[in-house]
Amino acid sequence: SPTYDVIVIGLGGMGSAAAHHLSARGARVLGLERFGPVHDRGSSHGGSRITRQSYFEDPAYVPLLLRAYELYEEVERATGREITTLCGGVMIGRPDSRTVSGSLRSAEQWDLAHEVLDARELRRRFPTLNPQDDEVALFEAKAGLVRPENMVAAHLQLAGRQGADLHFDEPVVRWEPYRDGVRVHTAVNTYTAGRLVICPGAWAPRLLTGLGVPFTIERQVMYWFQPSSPDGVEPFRPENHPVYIWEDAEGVQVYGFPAIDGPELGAKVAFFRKGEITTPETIDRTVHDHEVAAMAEHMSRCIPELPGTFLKAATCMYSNTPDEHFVISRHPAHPESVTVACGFSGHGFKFVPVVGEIVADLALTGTTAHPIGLFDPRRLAATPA
Ligand code: PYC
Repeated sequence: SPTYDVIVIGLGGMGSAAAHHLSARGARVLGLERFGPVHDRGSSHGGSRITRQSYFEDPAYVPLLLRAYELYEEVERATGREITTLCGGVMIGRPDSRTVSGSLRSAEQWDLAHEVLDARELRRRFPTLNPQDDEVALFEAKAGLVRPENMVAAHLQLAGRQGADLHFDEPVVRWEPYRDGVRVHTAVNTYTAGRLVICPGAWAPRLLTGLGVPFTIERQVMYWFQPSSPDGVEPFRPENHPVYIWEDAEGVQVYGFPAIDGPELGAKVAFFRKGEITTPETIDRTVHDHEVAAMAEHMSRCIPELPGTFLKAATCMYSNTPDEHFVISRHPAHPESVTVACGFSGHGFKFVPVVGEIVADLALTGTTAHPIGLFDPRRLAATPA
């Protein structure tokens, strides 16, 4: 059976970045992916993901974001692919909402450039937005979007250029410890390596049964609308329109983007965590009329011109941990040979390049200088290892 230094299972966002960083450091890498390159069956598609630094989820993410922004530029330079559009972002809600107060906490703790806008100022700056009088926004000029397909393609391109073997349409059946390393069985072959990196996305419950983390896989729907504004898509172009996360009085969050692909493709919007529990095998890929109507109704209050004409919708999956923080660690039951990066809980894509760097550190040296204490899986295990 062919032998490698490191096998990477999963070549979506995180796995493609891991394959890049590992191969850049001279490791002989095999990457295994159950679908084709840059596919739309997992969690790394849909044209856009938000990126931002004033992170409402926890200030502990901020140093990783600062490094991710440096790496976006490196990847852009190395491949010539467009990775980011930093059009600015607004985190909107009542002052005590998690979205606003959490963003402010991170901005203040890390001294990040930001402005707090009241409802009147928010309407003046961004006339498409229609906040309630008691809503405010944290505006961050450095927020914007990353392009998931371009990011995955770029990392695969770099990994291939650096000598990684990348096998597509080759699903992993199981992996096991073997001698001093690991053995991985796929649908067509068996491979051995000194180290294994598992970036399973929504396949975590199947590939990481021994981790003890109760993942839930959540169906998500992304919607694209043609705005109805008299100036067409103009006010929604990234030169004029920020990305946004908008939390209402009930705690429901929607997030959305400017119209990045011209008039035909409109602007994308989605609920943040409001989907049913699913599995990669059973997910309902059909988007139903009642779902489109619910989104149009919700947005007609926030951005009245957005739900002009419904254009299309697509599904993807979140892989949630109970506390919605990531899992990035050596595997507690196989600390010498196995590294895991999973449970990104719907907010991971912006971290892709820095996760690739951390995973390469962990796989090759067992440790990393990046602050990843929050992501230890033992915090979640039913019986801590
Ligand atoms: O991570 O910014 C984010 C995000 C917003 C909605 C889903 N993820």
